Amino acid sequence: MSVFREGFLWGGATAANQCEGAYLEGGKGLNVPDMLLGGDVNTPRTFCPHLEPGVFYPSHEAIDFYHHYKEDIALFGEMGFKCFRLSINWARIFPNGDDAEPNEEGLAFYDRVFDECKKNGIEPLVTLCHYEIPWAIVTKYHGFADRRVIDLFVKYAVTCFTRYKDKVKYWLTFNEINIGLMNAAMGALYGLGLVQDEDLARTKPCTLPEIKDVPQQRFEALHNQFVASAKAVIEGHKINPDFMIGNMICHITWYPLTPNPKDILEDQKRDSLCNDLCGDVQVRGAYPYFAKKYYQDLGLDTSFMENEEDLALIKEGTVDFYTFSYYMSNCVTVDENADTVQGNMLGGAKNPYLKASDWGWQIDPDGLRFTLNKLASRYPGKPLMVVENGFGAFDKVEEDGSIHDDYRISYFKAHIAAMREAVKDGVPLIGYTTWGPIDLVSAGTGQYAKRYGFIYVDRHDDGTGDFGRSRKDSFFWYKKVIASNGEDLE
Ligand code: BGP
Repeated sequence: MSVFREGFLWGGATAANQCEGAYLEGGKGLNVPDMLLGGDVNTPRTFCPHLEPGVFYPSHEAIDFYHHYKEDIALFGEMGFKCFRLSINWARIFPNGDDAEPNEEGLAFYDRVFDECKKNGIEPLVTLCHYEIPWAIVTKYHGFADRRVIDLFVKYAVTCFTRYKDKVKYWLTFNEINIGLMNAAMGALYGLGLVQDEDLARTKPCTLPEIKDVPQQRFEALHNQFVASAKAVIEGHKINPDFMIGNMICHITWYPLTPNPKDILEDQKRDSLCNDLCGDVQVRGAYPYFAKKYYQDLGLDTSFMENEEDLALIKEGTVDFYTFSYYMSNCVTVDENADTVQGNMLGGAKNPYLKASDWGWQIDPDGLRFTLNKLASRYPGKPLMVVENGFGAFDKVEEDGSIHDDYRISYFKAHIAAMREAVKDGVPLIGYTTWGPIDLVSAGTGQYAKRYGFIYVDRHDDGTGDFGRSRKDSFFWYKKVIASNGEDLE
């Protein structure tokens, strides 16, 4: 018998902006990722305040899921998926962010997607905002810095909850809501939709780190996002009390590099701020005790944290389950000369015991067991779900069309084995969706070449490729894993 519960949600996760394409079809408006060019492991992505003609924007066509969804969901069904995590593209529903009425063509598209999931026996898990703030909300309102955007988001959430109340049970409000605390450039633009007027007025594109950061505004915008998330949870439960509405944290697991107590303290601080602050607000319904001091140390005016009405909403609108992404771990040290590595959103000190991917992300399956146990003890009784875990790699297509991605199989094998140990430890884990079950555009670098899928997509960074889909070795392997409810990892 499997250690994973019956009905365990095995599957895969995507985001609309990284796979749909059709960026102006069906009445969709522009969103933040539509304004970004690709980079690579050493080159940050470029931000264009205005679309430049003749330039290749990876999200504009992405992998064209918009026209291939039937084929893709059928392939997920063939692998035996129980769950497909996807996001609704906010700008397909409200192209200008503040439209009086939603765009029927956008709503109808997701009806078709959810119907296709049902046909294949797959439960959708829907992220309402996966780095997909409508561009008009950035230019008109400066994103979540403007409190009116709280209600624009809630209106959008209520529109989706109402329309799909009988088709979707599992929802997430914001993808990786903690990004604004970890990576100023990505967090401000991607997570919170903040761009200053002087950057909007640029006549030439600039790299993400060149965009001006205003910490006071960034932290206030994050607070507004907490309120928006809480309000959405409250409204969602009124629409369907059976909804399971979760949060989503980019969990970067930190270890002290040495037993030097200074490293231990630094590690504790990093974990508290990067991971626990947002998790506590959304699960426990209040800012943790250390938040205010940290904000004050940054020189911020913290009066925004004291709005009684907001705090009451945050207290009421706590989530039903906790979800997170886990790819790698990093070390923390006060030693400025320590070797460093890259990572998801944040790099850190190099761990001498771990190997890294070609993008410098350290591979650490034990860290997943450690993280699951940490979360289970921090949020007792809260169901947990790993909603992103995966291995970005270069794939080689053989002459006969096969793709032997044993490196990806090894990564998943080790992480699922670690998860199994965590479940044996007693962790209340309800599901696991791998990141990018089908190749898609990388969020961090905008590349196609950084492939995550069990399904290969013929599409490349120079814009060539016919979007054809094919099964990699890992496709057949994951199918066996699901069929055995996580027991057969060979
Ligand atoms: C997470 C994001 C995803 C995804 C993933 C992999 O942080 O939620 O959108 O892209 O990271 O990162 P990347 O695409 O940079 O390899």
